[in-house]
Amino acid sequence: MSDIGKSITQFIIEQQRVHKKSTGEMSGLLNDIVSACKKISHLVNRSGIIGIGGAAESENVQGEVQKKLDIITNDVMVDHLNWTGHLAAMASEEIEEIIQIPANMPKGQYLIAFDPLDGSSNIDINLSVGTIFSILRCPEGVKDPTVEDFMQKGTEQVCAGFCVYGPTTMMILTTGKGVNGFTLDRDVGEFILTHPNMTIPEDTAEFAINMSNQRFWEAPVQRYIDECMQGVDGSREKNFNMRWVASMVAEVYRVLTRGGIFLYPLDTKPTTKGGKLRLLYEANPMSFIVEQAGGVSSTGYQRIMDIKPESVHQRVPVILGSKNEVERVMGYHTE
Ligand code: P6P
Repeated sequence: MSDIGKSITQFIIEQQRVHKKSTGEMSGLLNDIVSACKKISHLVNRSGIIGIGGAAESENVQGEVQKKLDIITNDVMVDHLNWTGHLAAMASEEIEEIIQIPANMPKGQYLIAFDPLDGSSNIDINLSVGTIFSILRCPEGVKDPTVEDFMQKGTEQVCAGFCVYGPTTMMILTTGKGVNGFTLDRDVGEFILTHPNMTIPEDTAEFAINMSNQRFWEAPVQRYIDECMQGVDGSREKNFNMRWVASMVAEVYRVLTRGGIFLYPLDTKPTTKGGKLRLLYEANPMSFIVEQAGGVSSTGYQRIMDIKPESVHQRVPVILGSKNEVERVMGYHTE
């Protein structure tokens, strides 16, 4: 019987049975995240109606002006996750410090790092936004996690996923055994498996980059994009298409469905401090998903999931997607 149409709840519990030593904690945590993302989907879809669009009067730790929904969705994630007893602590793009579990609440064996609403600058122009999350084990015997306990390489992730709030709301999930996509059926309020075993084509003729930063890129990326732009008359002997949504969840979902290469490279722009995207809750979870789908994810110089984090909001350059294309760009970095 095809798995298509299976609910995410059933899928998660069946996956739990595959992991012989599982205690059900991961299943419980994933169901908590699913509930939070359903709530966020509802709020995003109604933001214009209930007046929660637009900017807040505050800035986040990145110095970026926050949207009202950045703050609201962060609260939704915390409120859905801080009482269920599956987590030892949390880290959020929107909060400088790690978020401790309230003293009167039970703790669990996992840590989560999340971006509650990635691409939120797109909210007011009605483009796709999303929630990205990364799940790590809390180190053995640690009762009160510190920042240091979050400083784990991406290879230590036990689960990663994102929910994209677009024309449809979709949850993309990996626990290290492939990538599966679930579509929210609003009539029954459940995510349904619609995209089993997602894989990224090894080749592509579609790149995604913010071209306005071109003058700030390093030479290998300048060379790669220049060759793409030369098209069939150039050394690549084929024409390329370009996309840039300015919402990582939308770009990565497109790469998962039809291939492509997404680049937010190292640049000398002062404001990006060595990269735009954050390692713990953007680059690492998306790298786990991309690699599980047969793609590659690199800074250009090294595998992103091999980086030992040094801070919660650390930024890294990201080049991910179709294997052969990303490996070409990596080759340019080592030449
Ligand atoms: P730019 C959104 O703010 C984000 O973190 C990613 O989702 C997206 O890929 C990137 O930044 C867009 O950056 O500089 O094009 O606005």
